[in-house]
Amino acid sequence: MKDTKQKWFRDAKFGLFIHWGLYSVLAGEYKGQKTVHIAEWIMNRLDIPVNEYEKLAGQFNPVHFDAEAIVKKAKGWGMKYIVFTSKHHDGFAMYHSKCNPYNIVDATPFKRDVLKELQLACEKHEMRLGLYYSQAQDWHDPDGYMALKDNSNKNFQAYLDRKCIPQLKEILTNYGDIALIWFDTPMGTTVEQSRGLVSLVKDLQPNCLISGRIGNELGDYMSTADNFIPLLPYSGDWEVPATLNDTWGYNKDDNNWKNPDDVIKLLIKITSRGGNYLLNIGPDSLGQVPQGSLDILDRVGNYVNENAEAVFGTKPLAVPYPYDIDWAGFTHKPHSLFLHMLKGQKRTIYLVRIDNKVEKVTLLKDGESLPFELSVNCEGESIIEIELPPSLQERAGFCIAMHTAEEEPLFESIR
Ligand code: JFZ
Repeated sequence: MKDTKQKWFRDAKFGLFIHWGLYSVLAGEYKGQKTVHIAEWIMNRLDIPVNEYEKLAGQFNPVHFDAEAIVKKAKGWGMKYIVFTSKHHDGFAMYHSKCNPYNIVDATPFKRDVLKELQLACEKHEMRLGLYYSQAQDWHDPDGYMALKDNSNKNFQAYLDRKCIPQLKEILTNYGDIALIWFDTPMGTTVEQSRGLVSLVKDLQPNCLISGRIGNELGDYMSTADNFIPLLPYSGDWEVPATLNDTWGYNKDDNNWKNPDDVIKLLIKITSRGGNYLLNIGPDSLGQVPQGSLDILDRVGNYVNENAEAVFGTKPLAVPYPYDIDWAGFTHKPHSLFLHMLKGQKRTIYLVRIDNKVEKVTLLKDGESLPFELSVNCEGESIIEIELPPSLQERAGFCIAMHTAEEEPLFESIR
């Protein structure tokens, strides 16, 4: 079990992932060929030679990038941390690297250190900043790994010494407090090499967390696969990185946006099982955040803000509710059991096998009392019935608080 021993991470629940780099210039298409894979992998998937891909830097001029606007949005959505791609697999540094000229300041007409801008905006608005850094894959360095290709002739240690380690030192030294380093796809990294990276990070910033994808079981918390959620409450620290369409990096042709109600549902599922939800945006080559993602996050943020008490500071349920109901999800705090309404219901809500003594039922957003009745059915199971006012019948996107005599939820498991 992973334990970060850091309360902020356990309480965070909701964060913003930002995948942004040179791939946004291609936006999923290279010389008339469209990639069917995640757009930040286009160099790999379409076999773009290094010297061709490098040329994108000369065209990268994201004049509409506004770090403060993004941080303010994240704050407004109720998010507690941001994770930004300081260097993705393509090897291009999105900050002013002094040890390697392939970076946004030295190689583009834009010449602005967007990481510095993000750092300052985060400090101003009290937002934690974490950094994604692709430690093993680097498709620009001849000795960096490249998935799906032949890596047999690579001297991976040489790449670590020449680029990865010096760059990690830079991002952990020049950009204030870094909340976490989001390592990824360890590939052939040995235990010794992973251990070396861990001590490097902890020596420079003892409180900086390390994502599970450093490999070799050395991370501080577990990162699941995109949108994968453990079935049962998991008592360690974990995070679900997730896209809002089908790509991390910007793809102009991907408009397969998730339904905001489904995103809310996932957030509640993850929260009730004790995890954090790290939702991604992929700005385009001008630095603009796609409207499709803004629309979803506005809706989700609205729910989060209206029901913050039932999201933040909640504890994972020790026992899951025994039935997989798709119309509601549970979170809890001592003496409160929250029922998040994810799908419209008729006049009476009916729940079985909750053995708590419920003393009061209220609508979370305004405290309005809702009539309810406790009883026992002929099988001896507890039943609670809650009456919805006409305005909430057949409506989703609100939360009901049940105030219970007992501290913990008492779900009767299936006999
Ligand atoms: C990785 C990257 O390759 C991808 O570009 C993106 O940055 C994403 C957040 O992380 O992709 C992965 C890595 C691991 C898993 C899934 C996607 N996994 O363990 O299931």
